[in-house]
Amino acid sequence: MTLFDRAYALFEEQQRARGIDLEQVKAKLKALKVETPSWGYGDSGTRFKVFQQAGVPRNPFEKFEDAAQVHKLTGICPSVAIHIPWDKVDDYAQLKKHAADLGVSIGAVNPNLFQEDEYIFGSVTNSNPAVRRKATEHLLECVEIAKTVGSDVLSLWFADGSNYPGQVDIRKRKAWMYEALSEMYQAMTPQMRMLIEYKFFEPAFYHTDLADWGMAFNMANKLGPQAEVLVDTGHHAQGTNVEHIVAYLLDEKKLGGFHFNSRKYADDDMIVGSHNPYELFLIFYQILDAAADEDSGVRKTAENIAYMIDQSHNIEPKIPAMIRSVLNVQTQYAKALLINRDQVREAQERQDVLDAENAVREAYEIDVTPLLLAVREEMGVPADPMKAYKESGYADSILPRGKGGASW
Ligand code: PSV
Ligand code: MN
Repeated sequence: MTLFDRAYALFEEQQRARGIDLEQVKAKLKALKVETPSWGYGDSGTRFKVFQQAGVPRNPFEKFEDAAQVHKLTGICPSVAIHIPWDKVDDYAQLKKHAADLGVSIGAVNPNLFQEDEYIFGSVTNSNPAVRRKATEHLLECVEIAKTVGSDVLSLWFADGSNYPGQVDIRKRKAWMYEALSEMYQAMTPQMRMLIEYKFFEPAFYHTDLADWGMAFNMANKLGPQAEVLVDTGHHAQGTNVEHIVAYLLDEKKLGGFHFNSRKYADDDMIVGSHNPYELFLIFYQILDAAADEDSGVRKTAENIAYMIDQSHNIEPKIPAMIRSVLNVQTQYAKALLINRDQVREAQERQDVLDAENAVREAYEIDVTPLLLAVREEMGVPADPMKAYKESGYADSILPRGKGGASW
């Protein structure tokens, strides 16, 4: 028996004693899929400076090549989100084929309505009807792109808002937002989902048209069953209980997806799980709880969540940063799978605060290394994807791309 086999046997015995079926846990871990963002592979920075790294992809095709490395080494990142026009190409069918040749596919299509001068006072909520029309046409263009590349997820985030009291008519803009989104909604195929993201500030500093989950939820409800809310973990004020929002939206069958990242102060876009891993664990706890709900609608919602990463790696090399992010998500998911929810419920029924809290926290404190090693071995991916990336030579192989690649 190798050291690894002994460690796993002990782990299995410990978990069996806790009432956990490891075969089920492993099956769920193998089924986890995390989408990576094309823009996470390009140059990025802050409003102070965009740093250029050597080897950064020069076009969307090269971004897919980098994303394919992340999938190859982790086994759980088979799709890549695109942002239009950052990833604009002449032939989307060709991009789709390129992705497939690399063993990945095109995931969520993200319209981009915040990079053009005309959008200085907003896009779909601009008081100028010509700008609103242009913005809506772009949303419709993205539905067409999604059809071409075979994607059924459209992720929407709007920078629209204002900086000063009195600057805009907030209620009119609310109506314009609905108008544009319902036109887009009508254009979608029955398989497509519109995921509506919210953010409380930045780049607008006084009001943002879709500022919080309540506004996104209301919009999704008004639009219909194919519209759902996207929770970007960085888009909340300090101290917000994100897992509560997650539980609420799941219960309403309106949680469509996540943009994972970590934050300290605001929308910092840092590696998910690096600053607040317990929050990530507690989010998964709520999702797994909903996935076992007696209401089949809630269960289905939990099963259909699109897990996506939305980060920019400004000071760290991008491909290993993405691998690290995916591993962090996988680790917290694994820990959440080890919560004995019957034990939690039983303590809740007894109104035993400490037992209930302990039943959740004790799973977080378990070292899941033996479990993850076993899963990776069964999936045929490296036991240590970070090390495997370092040793692969891929980082050197892309250096001839030079500096000054695509930036977000
Ligand atoms: C906005 O901060 C956001 O979270 C949206 O999802 C954008 O699409 C993405 O970041 C762009 O980096
Ligand atoms: Mn986001």
